[in-house]
Amino acid sequence: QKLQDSTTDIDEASGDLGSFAPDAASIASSIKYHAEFTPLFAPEKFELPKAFFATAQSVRDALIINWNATYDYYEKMNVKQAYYLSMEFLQGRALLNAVGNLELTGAYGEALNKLGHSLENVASQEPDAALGNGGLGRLASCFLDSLATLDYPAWGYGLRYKYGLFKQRITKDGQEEVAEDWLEMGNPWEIVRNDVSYPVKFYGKVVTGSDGKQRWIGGEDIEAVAYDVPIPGYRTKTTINLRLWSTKVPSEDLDLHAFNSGEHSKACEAQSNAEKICYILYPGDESTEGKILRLKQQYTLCSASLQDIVARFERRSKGHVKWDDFPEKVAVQMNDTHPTLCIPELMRILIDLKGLGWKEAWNITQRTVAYTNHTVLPEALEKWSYELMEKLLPRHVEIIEMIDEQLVDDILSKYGTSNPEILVEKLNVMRILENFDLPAVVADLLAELQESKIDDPSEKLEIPDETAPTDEENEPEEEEDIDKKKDVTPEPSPAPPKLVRMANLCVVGGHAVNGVAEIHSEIVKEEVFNDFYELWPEKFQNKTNGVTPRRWIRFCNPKLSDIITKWTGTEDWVLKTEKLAELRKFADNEDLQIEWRKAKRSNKAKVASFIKEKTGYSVNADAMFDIQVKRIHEYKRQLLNILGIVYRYKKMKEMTAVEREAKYVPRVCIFGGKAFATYVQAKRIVKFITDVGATINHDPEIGDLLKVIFVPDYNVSVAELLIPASELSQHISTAGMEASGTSNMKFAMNGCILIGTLDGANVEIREEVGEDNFFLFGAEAHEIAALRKERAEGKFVPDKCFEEVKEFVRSGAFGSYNYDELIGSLEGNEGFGCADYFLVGKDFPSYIECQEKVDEAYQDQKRWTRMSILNTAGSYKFSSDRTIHEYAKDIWNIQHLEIL
Ligand code: GL9
Repeated sequence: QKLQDSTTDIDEASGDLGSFAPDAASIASSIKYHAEFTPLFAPEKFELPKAFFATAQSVRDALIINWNATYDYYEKMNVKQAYYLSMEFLQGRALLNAVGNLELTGAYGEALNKLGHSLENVASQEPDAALGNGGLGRLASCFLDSLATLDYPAWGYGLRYKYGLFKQRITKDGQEEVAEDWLEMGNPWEIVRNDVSYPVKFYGKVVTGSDGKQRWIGGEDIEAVAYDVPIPGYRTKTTINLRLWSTKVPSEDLDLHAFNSGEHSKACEAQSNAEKICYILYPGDESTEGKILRLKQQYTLCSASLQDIVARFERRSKGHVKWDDFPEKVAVQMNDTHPTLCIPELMRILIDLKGLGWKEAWNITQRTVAYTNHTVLPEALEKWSYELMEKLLPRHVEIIEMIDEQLVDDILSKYGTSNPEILVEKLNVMRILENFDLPAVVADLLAELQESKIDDPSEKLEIPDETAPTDEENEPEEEEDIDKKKDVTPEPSPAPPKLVRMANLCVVGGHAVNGVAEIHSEIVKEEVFNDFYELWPEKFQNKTNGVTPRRWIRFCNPKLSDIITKWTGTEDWVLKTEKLAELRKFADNEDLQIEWRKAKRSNKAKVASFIKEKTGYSVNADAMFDIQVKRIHEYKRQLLNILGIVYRYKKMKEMTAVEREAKYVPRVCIFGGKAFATYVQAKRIVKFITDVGATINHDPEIGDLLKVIFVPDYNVSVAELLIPASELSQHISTAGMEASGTSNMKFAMNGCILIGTLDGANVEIREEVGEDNFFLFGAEAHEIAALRKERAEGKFVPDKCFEEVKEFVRSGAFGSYNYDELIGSLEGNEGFGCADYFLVGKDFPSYIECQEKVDEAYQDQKRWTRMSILNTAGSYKFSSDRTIHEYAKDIWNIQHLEIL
């Protein structure tokens, strides 16, 4: 087998093994072969874990053939390649996806039957590869599937975390995190590349050599080793690569002397320091140690990937390296700000290692990299301590300072000095370095100006001091405090910490900046990066997210897929999702409606048994399945959902049985999602949901009319089960706060009707499926600022239904846990500038009203089924194939290349 990056052809003759279309018998013997010669499990039995491993290995054989052919062809054609750099890839399971993309599902099913197993059971053995937290990581994985499927020359680069996202247990106290050792049984998909490794340096110092060049020396050296994961496209030979880096200490660095003299821990210290970089996904970064580790992770990804990309470029140039051509061969996409260090790292490689001048290196870097913004939440826009960064990456900080200086010049030439206040304000918000003195050029210019105007006192210059407290901060909190403070000279406040704003660096260093849904890209231009938009409007773009229809319809919902294929006439919709729109003309067809409902019912039955197994609760598969699954976050407003349920429950209790049954349709309300381990309020929400469930689910008066389920350990595999069974799904974030959302797309594809606000991709989904087929409620993004202000000024008068529901929770209806802090967050005038920052109280009445419309619609099953069909039919825009075509054309400038 030829492996990627090998420079010599090992065996020309075996280079092309032809197309791989084995039958069930040959697959069965390949599985048996692997079972026998991969001695990970006891030899005498062929039980499920072993069957999974052997099956995966036999699939991998098929993948490797295509993977090598793909690589060889890219190498030969020397085409431009895109590299998607991401700290997260949320791949989930690979087996069914791989056999599905290879169109071998039937053959593998048959082969395993011969060996006494079912493909489904074997596939369920696979642990989820959860190297991501949520939407951002899953998006990266959907993109890989589309890139391969559409034959785009592209690779993913990430980190091989030993522990991915934690496993969530639900106990009587709420969420508990447990480490997930996903590699425990070995990973049959990865190919360890001990022949592909790069040095990565931390700390040390920068010296100027005799040639006048900067050299970064000393410090701590580690080695990043490549682990390759083949990514097959659907119905194509193209199999691209996801290269994940793992870290170790260079072998010559083992302190053999210390080891032999008995100092074992000391000898192994360097090893464990290096290994811990890839130990866990997103280490807690509240402590300085945690921050350093996270920054080391980010730098490892950037440095190893860029060294690899540069080496490939040089090799493919075959001795005629023209650096100016680098951006004609390489596009680097930064998935959020996490890989920002790509910018100074590429500069460092080009200048310090390849001898280019600053200007040339800067031009190449800018033309190579581009940045996707995935959130407008201020706390997620990364800022690193300058001090910490200077210690860890001294050369990069020098480069960043030069980029900042350049930016200052750009701002100066755009705004001039005629209005110093504007100039200073622009510098304060746009600079990469935060809380730094004004750059000397600006300070001198302003001083000159001041001098020239000093004669004319009416023209006295006002230069704002960024470190002085603003008027607002200066305002006394209460009148009486003024007296107390009267004779006290205020303590000089400590200088604010110097920071490096990674998002600003991304915007400055890249040639394109994109948001992930139309409304979000507007907010990016008009609010988050408005000053940059004024300076470089041409950089800003929108790329509405998408999800792969292979995993998210074809493989997770085979029943619905068969119906779509039957009614649209072919299976082409899996590649050309616009064919889904053809379902529109059958939306009222009774035969289709019956088949449609039957498929949904059968998916619901599977979920009902899953719920029974995981939670012990029995739910009725004929009730409406109402689902909210996503990370637990206050802005996503699981609290609005659960308070809506509590309100419903209260109203039900006030009615007679006859009234209840007339007004409400039976519902199973399902929640799922993980809270960040240190996010206290999110964990309270989890606890609250499970407490509400414990009360309602045991209330004999309510019975099947209402059930509340918290599904533990929501992950990609659980999503694949729940989404096809969902009838109503909730995407109810405070408008303007969810950049896009991607599960909303998956739900719509699977014929689920959305209830939601005008936020993220909801806006576009509603446009596509039609407003009659979307349950809309709530305040709009442009109203939010004024509503918060009103709230902070105490002018907001909550609806009585909101007061009522809070009171009910406080009455102890859901157990003895003290919910004061949870409910209190929805009241008062504190919090993030104002209480109820996420406006749960404001949107509550319109949410309740909207939910009543949902019940009404569900009572008419024909109408509901029509809405469901129209959601699938209208979801075609949200295929990640469409998104990837847009990136390829508008940002990366890469061409598709079919493997011959
Ligand atoms: C996110 C946004 O919050 C989502 O709205 C968006 O759909 C995805 C993908 O673009 O990116 N940004 C972000 O940081 N996360 C997102 O889901 N969070 C996680 O991945 C945990």
